[in-house]
Amino acid sequence: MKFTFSEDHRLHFPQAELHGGEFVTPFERPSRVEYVLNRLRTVGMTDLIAPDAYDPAPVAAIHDAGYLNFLATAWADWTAAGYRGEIVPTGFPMRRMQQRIPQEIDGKAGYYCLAVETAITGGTWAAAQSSCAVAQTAQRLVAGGDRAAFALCRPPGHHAAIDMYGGYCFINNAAVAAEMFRRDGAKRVAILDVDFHHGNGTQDIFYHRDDVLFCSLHGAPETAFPYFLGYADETGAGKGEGFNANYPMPEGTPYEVWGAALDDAARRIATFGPDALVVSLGVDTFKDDPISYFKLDSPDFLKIGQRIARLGLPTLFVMEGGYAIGAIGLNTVNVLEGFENA
Ligand code: 7XA
Ligand code: ZN
Repeated sequence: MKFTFSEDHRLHFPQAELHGGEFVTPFERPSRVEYVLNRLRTVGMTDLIAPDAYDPAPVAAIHDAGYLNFLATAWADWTAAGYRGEIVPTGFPMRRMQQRIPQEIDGKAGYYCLAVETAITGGTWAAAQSSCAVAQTAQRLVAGGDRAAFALCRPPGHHAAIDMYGGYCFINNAAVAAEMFRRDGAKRVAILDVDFHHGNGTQDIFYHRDDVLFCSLHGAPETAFPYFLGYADETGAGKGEGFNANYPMPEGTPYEVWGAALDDAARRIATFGPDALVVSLGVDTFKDDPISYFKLDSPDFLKIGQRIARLGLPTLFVMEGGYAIGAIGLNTVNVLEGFENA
């Protein structure tokens, strides 16, 4: 399986994340990529494809224009306002408040932000575009006939909604890739999100569409980020009714239970009959992940890859979360190896 990545992910490395009332080194950090690259090398997956240039057209098709303009100009506006730290907004358009976009950058950031652990820095927009270019390049490999490809994206994307960033995400790489498959002629595309966290952004983007099926396995919103989306009764709306499937699961969920949900999602995908599959591949379902609570072990990730392979679909793997740094390489590459060797 070929894979893509860009060194430009390093341009995004905030100094701090607000976690439990403390500022800590962000869990989503550049070294995550190094660990995955090392493991790819170890198992002989060395077919690295350099990323093509970022193509803004499919991104503009799924994200709001004002939001993309905000991401492109936020740092210049922030520094021009005299702020010296990283962009972390302080006010939000909450219940019964106006949904008008402020001109002042702190207010504007509050309008477009869904969670404040995610700081924006001077390099964030460039890194987000490079991450998207990595997904776009891998999508072209699969659209061009490869059975599968792996996009080693950083920053991740599945929390990025039509017009909101947060959960370490800015551009929704998996959603962009799904949109590109449609533009390349796929009649139907499925997105399977196996990250611990609900893919609220992906759900938001495709919620009213019947051409993209979204299935997400995740920690229940009552107890897990992003808290405000991801319930089982969110099934799509309008012509998208029936094309969104959420599998929220409780703390301590072991592979036996999680794998049954994966089976159900896989059957749903098979019934949908897509021409391509995009996998939002997070490995924060691992038992030792520092910010998650499922109990999957490293060999389970092989089984995930095997089950996905049984769908027999052209498959694009897009990297999302995973913060148990010492195991992120093994767990991620186990999914890819399980897929290849199925
Ligand atoms: O899949 N999403 C992630 O891995 C990011 C989750 C961010 C959680 C932050 C909670 N304060
Ligand atoms: Zn996650």
